[in-house]
Amino acid sequence: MQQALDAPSGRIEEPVGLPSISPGGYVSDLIVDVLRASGCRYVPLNPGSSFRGLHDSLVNHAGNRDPQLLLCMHEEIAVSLAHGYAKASGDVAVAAIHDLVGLMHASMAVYDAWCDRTPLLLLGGGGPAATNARRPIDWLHSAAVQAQLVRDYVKWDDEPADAQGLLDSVARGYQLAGTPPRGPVYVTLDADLQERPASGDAAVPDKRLRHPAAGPGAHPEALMAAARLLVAARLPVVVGGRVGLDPRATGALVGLVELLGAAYRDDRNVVAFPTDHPANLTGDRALLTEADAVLAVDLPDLRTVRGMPSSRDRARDGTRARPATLAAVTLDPLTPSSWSHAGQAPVPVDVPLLAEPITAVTQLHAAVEDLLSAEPRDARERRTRRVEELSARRDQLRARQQAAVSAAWNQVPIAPARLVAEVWEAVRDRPWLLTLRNTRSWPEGVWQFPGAGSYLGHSGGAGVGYGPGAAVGGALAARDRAQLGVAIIGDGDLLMAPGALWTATHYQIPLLMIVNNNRSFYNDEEHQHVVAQQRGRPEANAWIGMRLEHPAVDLATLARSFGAWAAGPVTHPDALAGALAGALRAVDDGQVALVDVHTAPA
Ligand SMILES: Cc1ncc(C[n+]2csc(CCOP(=O)(O)OP(=O)(O)O)c2C)c(N)n1
Repeated sequence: MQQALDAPSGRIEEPVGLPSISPGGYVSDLIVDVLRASGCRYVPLNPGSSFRGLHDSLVNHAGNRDPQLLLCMHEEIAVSLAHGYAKASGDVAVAAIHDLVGLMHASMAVYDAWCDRTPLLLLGGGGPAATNARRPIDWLHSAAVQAQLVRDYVKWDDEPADAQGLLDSVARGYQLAGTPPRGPVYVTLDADLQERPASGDAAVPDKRLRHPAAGPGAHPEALMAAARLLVAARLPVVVGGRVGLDPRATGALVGLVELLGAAYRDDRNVVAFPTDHPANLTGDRALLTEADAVLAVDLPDLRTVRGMPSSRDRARDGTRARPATLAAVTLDPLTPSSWSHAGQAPVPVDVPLLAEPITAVTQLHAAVEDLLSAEPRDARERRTRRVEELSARRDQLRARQQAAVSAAWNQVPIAPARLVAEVWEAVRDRPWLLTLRNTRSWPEGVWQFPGAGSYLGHSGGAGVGYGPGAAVGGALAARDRAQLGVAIIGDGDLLMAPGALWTATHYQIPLLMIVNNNRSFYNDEEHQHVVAQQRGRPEANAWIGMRLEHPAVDLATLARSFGAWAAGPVTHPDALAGALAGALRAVDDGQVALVDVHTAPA
């Protein structure tokens, strides 16, 4: 990636007639003061009277700057925008949500953020709890313990009953969302309380109440057990997971992998290691079946390394449980859910390390170094040979991966692999952030990632409709550091929330969005094939109730209707480079550009 350029600022909707300094006269003004003091830059929202006090304060007290209000077409977009922004920036992100109906719209996006361990401070308008303050609509839109709706998939929620309690809870929300294991929190802001004049004794809480603590390190005994396991292994493999969002992870993982002479692979939908590193065997399906020791670093689902799982995995690898001894670093046991089964498959772990993952990897490095200082010479030689073998194995893997892309190169409809290769060629020499990518059909080894922080991963909860908002949120954080947000999105995902494009065009958030448009909710076509096979029924019917054809949606026109530059549908592979070049000229001009590409289902 090239050096970042000067960051553009985007459109600000300037309020008029404000005094140069607006005194904080209302409780909601003080809430905005807490947000500002906490470094909050944006509040995505769809408007609602349950937070009209807060809305007024954002505009007329804070002048719509730091934080700036970002209008979204749907609460799911507002929350997924915050989700993408938080993952790209590393910061706690805020969204405001109207009571009950807005929260119901938002709830899938909240679940995605919870599964993805993403730090969000969700501010929900609420009540008023005081019945004499309720308008007729408030009886429809308020509930006792409003947060009940999302309580099972937020880290914490609160519904404060007085002004100071409200300010304290917003501060505490910041702290809890940002403290590992991170996650979304939800604070109900009573509408009546928001709108009250601030009494003299309500004050912005001490900043130390907002500060998150660093996550814990690993227990020394567990650390030693993991270090011994990895040093003694014939073929140790390190697998990186959610740490792929934190740029600090790459140095720590590379250091440990090189010290051990281990192999490395990314977990599904994650990038934490440089693609061109000789130990990076991501995409090598046999690796985990051959490993005798695996270190899993912050994986949301350990079945991906342990095996033994779904019929689909068995069909792919031909394996049941993989025999390797497993050490796993995670903080997940600290936040179990009694409702969702996410991450709760019973996977045996030999050496559990309850620790903040990057801290634990750094600690492991030191422990392994100690052990290796007493290593006999023949063991060192074995390790050197292994590094050479792994490097050769990686070269062969890359050659196979390249051959697979070449074989599909001229395919019509366009192969997703060609699409990815062309997008990579188009953006490789500029500062990019990949905000979304194909989940099922990503061709490994084509896109050259420098490591963690360059790709935002997927939704977490596998909720389709996450993509459009998250792509815009990621592109917003990218814009602010003078990178270009690049999204490769499914047509089904885009069509669940296309209004996100308007938020991007309106606020001048440059974004390159390429639609991998197979004109189907194709993932589920595959399921109908499986059922048809199991039942001996015609697979030819798998497309029914899945395909987005007759008419195919004109995505370029849809994008233009939101103010974006658009091209497509691109149907021939040789037309891709030209369409992408046009899109890049548009984004260089500060626009949102969408390229609709008709691809083969894969
Ligand atoms: C909210 C939601 N509804 C339905 C699903 C089931 N589902 C999983 S993937 C998928 C298809 C998504 O289509 P698209 O984004 O076009 O990707 P494709 O599978 O075609 O590559 C669906 C409907 C889901 N995961 N989430």
